[in-house]
Amino acid sequence: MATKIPFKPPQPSAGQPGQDSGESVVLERRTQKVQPPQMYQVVMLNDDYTPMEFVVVVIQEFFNKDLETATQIMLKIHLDGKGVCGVYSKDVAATKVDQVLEAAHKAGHPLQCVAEPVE
Ligand code: TYC
Repeated sequence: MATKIPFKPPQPSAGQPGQDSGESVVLERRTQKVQPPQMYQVVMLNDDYTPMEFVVVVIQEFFNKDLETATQIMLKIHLDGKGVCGVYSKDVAATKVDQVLEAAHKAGHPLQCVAEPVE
């Protein structure tokens, strides 16, 4: 035979119905402090050996620039020693660097580029 366990419903902790028990809920308003993700710029470096045409093609292909923009970026690198080809999330920037280095290596050029955090 099943045994019945007496059930006692939860009681208000103090006071009569309709009275303030003294307990309260505090809602805190917090300022959101979520930061946007750190972005990385892919910086290409000048050298004396990589042909200008190769650099222009690489910038067009991997950084989705048109011929005119790619040429301007290449000339800036040639004159200033370095230049930004694009700004991306960390993973995408690292992939771009790998793609450029692999293409340069395969073609036998010493072209270098790095990803660095944007200030
Ligand atoms: N300085 C190279 C030359 O005169 C051209 C060049 C431009 C190389 C940009 C690398 O990232 C570079 N052939």
